[in-house]
Amino acid sequence: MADTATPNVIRRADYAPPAFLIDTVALEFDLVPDRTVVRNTMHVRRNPDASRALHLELMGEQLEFVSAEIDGQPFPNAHAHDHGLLLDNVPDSFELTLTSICNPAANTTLSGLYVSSGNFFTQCEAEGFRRITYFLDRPDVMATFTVTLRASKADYPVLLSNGNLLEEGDLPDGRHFARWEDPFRKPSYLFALVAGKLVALEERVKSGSGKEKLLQVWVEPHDLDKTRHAMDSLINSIRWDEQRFGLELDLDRFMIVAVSDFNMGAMENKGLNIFNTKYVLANPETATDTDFANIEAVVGHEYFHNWTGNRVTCRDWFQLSLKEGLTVFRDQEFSADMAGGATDEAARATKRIEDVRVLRQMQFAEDAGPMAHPVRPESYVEINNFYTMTVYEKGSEVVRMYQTLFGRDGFRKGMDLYFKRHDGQAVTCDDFRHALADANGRDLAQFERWYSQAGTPRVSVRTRYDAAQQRYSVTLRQGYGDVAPAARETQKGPLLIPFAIGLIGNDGRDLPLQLEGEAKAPAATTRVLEFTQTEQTFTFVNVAQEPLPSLLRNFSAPVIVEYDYSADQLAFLLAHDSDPFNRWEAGQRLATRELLTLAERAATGAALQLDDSVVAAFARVLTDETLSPSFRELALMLPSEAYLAEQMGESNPAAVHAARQFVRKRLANALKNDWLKVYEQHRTPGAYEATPEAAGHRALKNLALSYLAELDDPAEAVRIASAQYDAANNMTDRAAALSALLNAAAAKGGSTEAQQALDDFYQRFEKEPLVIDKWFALQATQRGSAQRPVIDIVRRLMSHPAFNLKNPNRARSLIFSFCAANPAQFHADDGSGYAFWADQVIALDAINPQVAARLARSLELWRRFTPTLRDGMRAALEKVAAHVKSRDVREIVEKALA
Ligand code: B3K
Ligand code: ZN
Repeated sequence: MADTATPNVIRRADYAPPAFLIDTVALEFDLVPDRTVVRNTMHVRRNPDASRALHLELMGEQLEFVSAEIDGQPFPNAHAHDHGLLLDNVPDSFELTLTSICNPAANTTLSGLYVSSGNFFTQCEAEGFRRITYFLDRPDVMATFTVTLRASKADYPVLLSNGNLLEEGDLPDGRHFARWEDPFRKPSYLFALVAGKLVALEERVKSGSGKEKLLQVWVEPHDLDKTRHAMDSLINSIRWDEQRFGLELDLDRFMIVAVSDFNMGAMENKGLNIFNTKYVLANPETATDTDFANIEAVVGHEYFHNWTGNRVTCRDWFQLSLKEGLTVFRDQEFSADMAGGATDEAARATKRIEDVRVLRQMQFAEDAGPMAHPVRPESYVEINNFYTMTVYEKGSEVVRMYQTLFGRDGFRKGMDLYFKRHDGQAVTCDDFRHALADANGRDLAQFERWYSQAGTPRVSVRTRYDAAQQRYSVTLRQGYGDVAPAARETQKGPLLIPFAIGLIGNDGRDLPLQLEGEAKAPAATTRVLEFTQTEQTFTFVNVAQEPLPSLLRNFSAPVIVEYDYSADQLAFLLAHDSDPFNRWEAGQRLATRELLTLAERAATGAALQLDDSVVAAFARVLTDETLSPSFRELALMLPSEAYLAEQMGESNPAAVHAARQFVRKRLANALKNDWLKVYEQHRTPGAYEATPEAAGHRALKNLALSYLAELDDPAEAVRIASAQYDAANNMTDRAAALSALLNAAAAKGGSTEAQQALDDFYQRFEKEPLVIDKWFALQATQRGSAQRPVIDIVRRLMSHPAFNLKNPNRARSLIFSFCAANPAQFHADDGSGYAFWADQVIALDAINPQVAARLARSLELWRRFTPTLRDGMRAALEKVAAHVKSRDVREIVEKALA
């Protein structure tokens, strides 16, 4: 049996089909917070496709075993142990009834059945169902479920489970019941129940084929005024999946339930999605534009899982990206379509830029550290640690590459074939790839390497122009550099990389693209080159002038492109590239290069300077009224400190912070009048509008405010921010003003304006937990100063009456914000941040191992840091390794220290 001291490694290569199958499950719950009785009746039979086993081994954790019956008779040969139940010598096909007891009130792990704010909720993915009843808790065992819930009617007036409501009624002693049936076979990880005092916003809509559907968003009564946006997002998701993929809602009823204690964002339980309140509740006073966008994305994501995940699910957890990568891709496309339709490339690019920024900042870092793994991992100790940026975000990029190769129509054909072949099945990433290949008449054997190869590929580019022959050759070479040990271990040969390229002439316009051997140039001025060899040369002919290459347009593959652009060339691309993504990219390259040079100088204590040409390039973007405000905001935002630190030979957060602050100040002071003008021009007076356009104006205006807060004399910024804070009719403007006040005052050790705004913010929103999360997060991520280090503020806030370590959102808002989103303060050279981190990981480990393991990851790149910080980091990791008990945290810290 698994031993927490020596964690077992689970390997993909060891997959074997289950010895038994379960066809139907009837669950009966007598819900009582500290003693819930679960009766589970299953039809079990031997799996004809597996080798014969004498015994049936069911998984179970934290359960009190009561009884077992087979075909109505007590079964004496059932042996309960810490990890499950062993039934000796069972028949070939039988009805098994098990009774057990669990304690939801004491369940602080938020996995399985638990109580939050007096209501019952479940979270079963990945392996939480075994904390509710004994079961073959693995995704390739699919059954139909009937669920009967019984509870006190006064305390739990609402009783919900998956699928359709069959009946409900009263019972003696003030209790009542509800019986639900889910007609679709599903794995246990998609089971859910909810019971409590909740109310719903309801809508009835007709689906594409004309059937009426009941949609509900369930929340606590005081939150009903914050459900409209989630409902609209759900309706838009339903329409979008019909239009883009021909996929219709298959149940008569679809429910979303919000809960304030939740380990992650949301969960796609069949017909009963359970959400962190953060991704449901919004109105203009409490939620920012980013919150509104995130809610739309997550509601879409969970809804889209109904087909990609639920109707077709994963054979085993190594295939997680089959549903997650695909569903992230779908939610990204949904958000892009909502922002810009199919054709507004500039609006779509905004979403693409945001997604790529996350990928590069988080997934590339993951790939460079001890947790690096392929999109389809080969092994794990704790599966919950593999809900990663690689599985989700890189997985989405892998799916996107099929669409880049085959076009939207070809991708759709592949999806259609995938559902035709696999509806109702638990399948693998290979099955998906084969469907895409077969539908498009292609052999995608080489593409499989994207699933088996860890690490971030690097593509180095050489170009050569032959003026006499009018030929332009582009030589691409792929490899992994030297930073990714995991990549070296799994290296299997070159990848198929769809490499989108354009060539730009002296006037800034795209040139025609005629490849050698082609009779004439096609109309499109972007070509997707299929780059399949370690080194490959593509030659363009009839190129009348030496072009400037626009490489990897729209980020057509998750790789790092190395090409020696001059600063002038980057400025030219920033001004002219017809590909909006690459226009942004040119600015980022320019800024990154300057910032890294400055950071290296700052690390040695040398003086810093910034070339006027860089300031001029940014000034052009700032004042270019032909560009959309949201694009300008993205282009003017410097790469994050975490991303920059990761690009250094040895990460030095203090040097990066100094360099980035130097550039921000320089841009603030040099362009002060432009910032002020932009601030004025992009105000959005009048009633709040949640449209992407209005959000773009707010984003640019608030970016201007954040730069103004960097001015050597911040008095004017403080005045503007205070006025904005007081006048704000929405959270975007209010939070941005508060942040500007906190940072403008940082150098002076705080200001009365900042303190007043902080106090006002707290009082105003004391009853809105999600807003109080922002209050904690803004303080944890503020700049701080030598006389006022942020660690002191964080420590003090830990004993604030509103702080609660058991609530994951609150823990994240204060502790994670400090440890993962304030690098310069967290990596203070006295090691105080690391000591704090170790204490919090250890404290969380005893409460909620999944949340603790997430926090544990913030030191995993310790070996890549400057030597003066490494000892403190290692000591903190060792302290954690010596104290924690959970498999979750042990896997992370042991890999980090190995
Ligand atoms: N499938 C869930 C994630 C479950 C995480 C379990 N540790 C949410 C999602 O990706 O949609
Ligand atoms: Zn998902």
